[in-house]
Amino acid sequence: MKLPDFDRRELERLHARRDFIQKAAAGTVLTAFGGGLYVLLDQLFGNEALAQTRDDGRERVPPGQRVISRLKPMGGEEGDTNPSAFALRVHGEVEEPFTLDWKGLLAMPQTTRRSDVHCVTGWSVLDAEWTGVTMKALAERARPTKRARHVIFEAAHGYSANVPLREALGPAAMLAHRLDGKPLAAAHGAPVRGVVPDLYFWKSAKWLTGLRFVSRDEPGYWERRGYHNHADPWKEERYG
Ligand SMILES: Nc1nc2c(c(=O)[nH]1)N[C@H]1C(S)=C(S)[C@@H](COP(=O)(O)O)O[C@H]1N2
Ligand SMILES: [Mo]
Repeated sequence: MKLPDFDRRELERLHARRDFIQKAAAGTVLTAFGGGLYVLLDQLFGNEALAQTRDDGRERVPPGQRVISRLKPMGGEEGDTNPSAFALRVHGEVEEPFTLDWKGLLAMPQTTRRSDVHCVTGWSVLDAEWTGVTMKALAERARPTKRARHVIFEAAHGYSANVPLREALGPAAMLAHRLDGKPLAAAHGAPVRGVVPDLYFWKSAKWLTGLRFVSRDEPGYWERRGYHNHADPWKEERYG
């Protein structure tokens, strides 16, 4: 099967870099790092995390991932980042469809929680601190029908990501408008993005415009382009 060219190149680059780091860490030529001191620091961070176990018993850092200290902006076609333009449609298989504007979003119970982010290209960020509204709170308001099985996260310019209901309503799943105490940056999906931390990060749609509950699964943007339909980092569900 054909992989998307951009991500394959990125993946190969990250692999090459990881090999290099492992060789360097094995013992020699620190001078070869030049400007790459932060790379070394990231590696030290990661090594500590490699020994940790999550509450659910899984290892903290999924296989094939390397820990870095902050999110990399991974691109995508930006939506309108102005909060006054924000309108989120909650629709599909729900008893009470509604549209949420910025004020409406802030009027809902606000949650701040730390979670780890795992990008399919090989980087992970630990303890990103997200503030926003939990998916559970939104679902309580919309009341998914008995037929609902998946949530399609809909975003600007037709981007979408499909997530099974179980994970979409999991304890860490939320709509975030702040990251690490600051309003979400444009590049990271301002004003509001989805956060589904226990699946690869492409499931966390930026510039969010809708949550559509569906009875039948519907592959999203990357899932239709060769990425795995489910995206569990611990099973390395990278490509379909
Ligand atoms: N709307 C939208 N959301 C998106 C994307 C996109 O292209 N458009 N890219 C996804 C991918 S592939 C990744 S890895 C993450 C990257 O998020 P970041 O740029 O905040 O690191 O966003 C995801 N959400
Ligand atoms: Mo990605």
